[in-house]
Amino acid sequence: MSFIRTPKPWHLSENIITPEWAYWNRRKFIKTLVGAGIGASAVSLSACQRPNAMAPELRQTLGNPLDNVIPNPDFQDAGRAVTEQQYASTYNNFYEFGGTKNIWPNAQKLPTDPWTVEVGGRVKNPKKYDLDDLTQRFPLEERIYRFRCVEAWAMVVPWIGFPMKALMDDVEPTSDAKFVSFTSFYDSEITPGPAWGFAMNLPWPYVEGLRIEEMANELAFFAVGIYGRTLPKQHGAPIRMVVPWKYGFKGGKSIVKIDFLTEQPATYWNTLAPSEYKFEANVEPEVPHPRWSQATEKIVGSNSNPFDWERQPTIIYNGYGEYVADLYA
Ligand SMILES: Nc1nc2c(c(=O)[nH]1)N[C@H]1C(S)=C(S)[C@@H](COP(=O)(O)O)O[C@H]1N2
Ligand SMILES: [Mo]
Repeated sequence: MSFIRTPKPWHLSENIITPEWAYWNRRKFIKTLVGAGIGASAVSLSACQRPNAMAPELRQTLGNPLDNVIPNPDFQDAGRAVTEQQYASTYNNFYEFGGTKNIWPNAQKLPTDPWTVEVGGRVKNPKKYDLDDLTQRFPLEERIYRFRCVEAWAMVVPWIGFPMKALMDDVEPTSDAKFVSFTSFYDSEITPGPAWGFAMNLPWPYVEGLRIEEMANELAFFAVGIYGRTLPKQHGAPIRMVVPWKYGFKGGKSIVKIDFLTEQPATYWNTLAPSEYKFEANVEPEVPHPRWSQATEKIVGSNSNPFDWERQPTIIYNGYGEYVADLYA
């Protein structure tokens, strides 16, 4: 973690309007760092949410507080205000629980305890991780990342978790491992998917995939928490992928299986509509989706009326080119 900051693309291209509460919070965070020294402080911006703004039913979905979380200083400023949790945790995509953004009540059916993530394929040490392993085996950090859905909405969320690289080092992929697949929880009784999906023979379970170099990239992250607590079910409890330079659908939720492979795996949206959802799926403002432009994005929660959410320009690799552009040279 370095303390030398290069200017981020979003500083060059955007006029940022930050709500007052976020400024207040950032100042508080900086004070914490100065007072306690980096590395010793507790979770930063995540503590700044306004729980009172949340409906009691929503508050009940929030997870348990996570301790021993170090804010990663490289990922504190995402160039935009952190999205208020009342928006981020009620405007979700999780098709296993339905085809609308409003799946958060239904997602509470997801059984998360016990949980096992089975890691295998081309690795020296195949492993099974349980729930405690996920929060205790790897040092937890907080990273505030931009998030961009292929549907052209965006937010900023404070994830808690660990780099995917830490898990790779634990299982040691063999030299013939070129791709990785990530499989989400699926049970036709609990997660039947949207009603309109029955006729379509949807390719469950939800599988996503990365090239092995993408998984090893510094940005690639497994989240076990958000806003200072373990993940709510609607965000993909107890563990989900976060790859912030790619469209949101690349970030599979509620992962039960990880396989290191020699060939590119079939993935969910790419199987359903290959011309609309590429395997690579990097955020690229100049490459329109066949049915809409990707040049701008709607900022979730930028005001209380979803029909009036502000639009801002999309940035190549979602602003993370300094980390990932080399992968695509
Ligand atoms: N298992 C699974 N993972 C998934 C999805 C899904 O439907 N099922 N939707 C994806 C899409 S399209 C997006 S935009 C993000 C949304 O994450 P969020 O609801 O936590 O913001 O989850 C991704 N991961
Ligand atoms: Mo998405």
